[in-house]
Amino acid sequence: MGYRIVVAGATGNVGREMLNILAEREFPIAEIAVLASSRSSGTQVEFGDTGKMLKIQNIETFDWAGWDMALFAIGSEATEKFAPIAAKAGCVVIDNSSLYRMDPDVPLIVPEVNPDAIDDYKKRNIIANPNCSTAQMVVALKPLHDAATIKRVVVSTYQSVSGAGKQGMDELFEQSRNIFVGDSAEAVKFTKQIAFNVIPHIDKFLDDGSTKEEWKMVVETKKILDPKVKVTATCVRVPVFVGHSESINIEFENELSAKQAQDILREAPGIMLVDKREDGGYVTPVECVGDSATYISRVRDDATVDNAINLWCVSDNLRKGAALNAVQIAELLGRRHLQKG
Ligand code: 11C
Repeated sequence: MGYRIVVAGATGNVGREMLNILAEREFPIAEIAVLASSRSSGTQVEFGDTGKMLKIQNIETFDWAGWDMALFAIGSEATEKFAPIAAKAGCVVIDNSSLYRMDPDVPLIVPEVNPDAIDDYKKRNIIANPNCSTAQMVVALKPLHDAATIKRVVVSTYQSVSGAGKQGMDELFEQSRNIFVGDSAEAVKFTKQIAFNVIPHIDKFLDDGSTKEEWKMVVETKKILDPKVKVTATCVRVPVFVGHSESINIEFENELSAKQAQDILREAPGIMLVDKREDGGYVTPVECVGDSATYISRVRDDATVDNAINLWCVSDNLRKGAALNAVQIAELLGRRHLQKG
């Protein structure tokens, strides 16, 4: 027995990773359908590295009736069109876009943090997956919040170009090559040169001078973790292909030393603590690619304020930040609400 599951957007960065993770975790599947726009229909994608090829079907003409759940990785515009159709047909949508995240009738879930919120999924038959930079941060914050109650978080991100999709990855590759051979480095996807540079701007600007990526980190953290936690963020694009990094300063209501935080994080779900306080005794983005964990390093006391620590947090943004979290939601939904067999 297994689920009839759909992956919508199966040809993109996140969709392909969803297939890898479903295969890797041996998700119980009775039947799988892979969807994309009409441009890709008829082409094939591999189901993880199983050798099994799946034929892409046209999302425009797909019949959603009888399917248990659908993992969506198709962007907000297409989600707005297809998610209500799938949900109405009884197929629970687990959506990776930002469209429904702040909808009060849609649970926004990170299974290690707020699994109970999934019990509300029936209101719209839609469950939202958070932004990648939020997902890894709340995994790190949750056990510390439980121990000492977080008052305020100051985070600066170092986000890889894969967060901007295949075009972002191609632009970093082309620019690096062009600059190396003395050609011009035209910026198309990003607003400035990304190769050998950093850009303090992700997503659109808001009226208060912050960006939408920064706003997402604030409001999504509140919805997932605790509305009382104050967050301020600066989000920066860096010339790294995969893996988002974050420098996080955390201030607590109650006393918590760096040593206590390390002990808590060592045991926490979804986290790998690598914190040796010596050359190379920390994790960098290239080391986390293809991995499921959220890595924490550089945990230390912040001597400038009472009850505060600093830490470094790294994770594969296509996995915990997107595809893995979506599959974990599907597993949680199966365990709690859609048992088979
Ligand atoms: C980036 N975090 O790195 C973004 C990508 O709201 O799901 C994911 C955007 C989102 O550009």
